[in-house]
Parts: sequence; structure tokens; C-alpha cells
Amino acid sequence: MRIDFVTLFPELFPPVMDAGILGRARDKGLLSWGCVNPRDFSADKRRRVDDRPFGGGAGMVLMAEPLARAVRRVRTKDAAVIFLSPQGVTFDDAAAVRLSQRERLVLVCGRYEGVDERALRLFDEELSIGDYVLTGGELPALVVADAVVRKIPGVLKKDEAAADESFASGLLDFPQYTRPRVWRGRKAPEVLFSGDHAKIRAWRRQAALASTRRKRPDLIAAGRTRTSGESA
Ligand code: 58G
Repeated sequence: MRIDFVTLFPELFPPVMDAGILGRARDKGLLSWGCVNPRDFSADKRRRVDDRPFGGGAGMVLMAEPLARAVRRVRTKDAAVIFLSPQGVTFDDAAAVRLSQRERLVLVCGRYEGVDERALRLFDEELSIGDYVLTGGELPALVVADAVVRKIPGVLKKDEAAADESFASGLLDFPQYTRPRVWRGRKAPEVLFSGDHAKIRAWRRQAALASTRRKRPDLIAAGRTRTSGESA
């Protein structure tokens, strides 16, 4: 997969995109990415990309033209061009799976009080990572990139991918324990030392269901949970 970020702050991307599993995905040749800066497409010699809102009011608006030129630089026929904004459709695990099947993504990050409304036609989709306003679309773009890339086959190690499946099933993960067996007087569940893998699997399924009921009852009410271990 190829991801292009359209951003006024390209320096925010390498620390996240080069670390951990995302960095490994690039090393393995499963991901390439880059940034394009609308400031490089500004029409004036001061490289301005924002201007005052027509009709007055506080703050500045990102101008349509530098954004359009930056998007044109990286857009291809097969690319999904996505704008991150609080007004978008809420991004979730299913959207991550869907976007992971695309060959190219262009993730467009706004700044200031928003972008000129006429620029919205540049985008195939408008996504939000949740109901809050941030100072820029860069963190949401990185959230989307992280969630999408880890869905690309081969990016996660086999055991990591298996763990992901349990959340994609619509349930929270089962509780995990590691050494020591007793920590500050609290024992790890005995069943995990039984060596009986069928019994461990059954315990984990029940524990995941109990944890979901307690912490996220909305997931169970949504009715998309697989509660008895079927595979799809
Ligand atoms: C209204 C307000 C329109 C994404 C701000 C556009 C982006 C939150 C999210 C904006 C974002 C999210 C200006 C800064 C978009 C622009 C950007 N905030 N919830 N802020 O995904």
C-alpha cells in the first residue's frame, strides 16, 4: 500500500510512521508513504495558504487552491482521497478493513478553523476519528494509517493477527496475564496453567464476553458480536 499525507506539518509523520510495526511494514515492502505540503503550492511569495473568512469571524481558513494542487500531485485513479474532519463519518474497525484493501490512500489534513467549503469536492470520503475537535487533521490521519496498515496481510505477526481477530469479532479481548504467577497477592487464573487448551479457549471466550458486558455493553446491544465462537 502507498499512503500520501497532505499536510502543513510533515515533520509530525516520521516519528510515528517509522516506529514499531509501521516501520517494520515499510522495511518489509508492504507500505510506502510520503508527505506533500500545500505550502509548496502557494500562489504568493510569502507562501501563505490561509486567509480570513468571508463574512468575518475569528480565525483563518485554509485556501482551496494550494490544497487542490497538493492533492493533484499525489492523486491517482485508484486512490481513495480522504479528508479528516469532525464532520466526517466515524472511523471504525470495519472501515480500517475496507481501506486496507485499497492500493493507495491520500489522507488530507486540515488546519486553522477549517478549509474552504468548495475544496470538499476534492475528497472521496470525509472521516472523523471521534466527536472532538483537534488543532489539525494530522493526528487523525496517523490514527487511520495505523489502524489500516495493521490490517494489511503480512504486516502483523501470526500471533498478533490472531489476537486482532478477537476484537474484530465485536468483543473486547480476553484478559491477559504474564509473570509472576502471583503479583502483590493476586494470582493469575489457575485454568491458564492447566495445559488444557480447549478449556483455556472456553475460559477466554467467557472472560471476553463478561469483560465486554461490563465495559462496553453497547457492543453487545449492537448485535454484531460473535458470542459462541463461530468464525464469521
Ligand atoms: C471544522 C473544524 C472543520 C479531524 C475543524 C474542519 C480533524 C478533529 C478531527 C476543521 C480535526 C476528527 C481544522 C483542524 C480539521 C479542520 C482539523 N479535528 N475528529 N481538526 O477526526
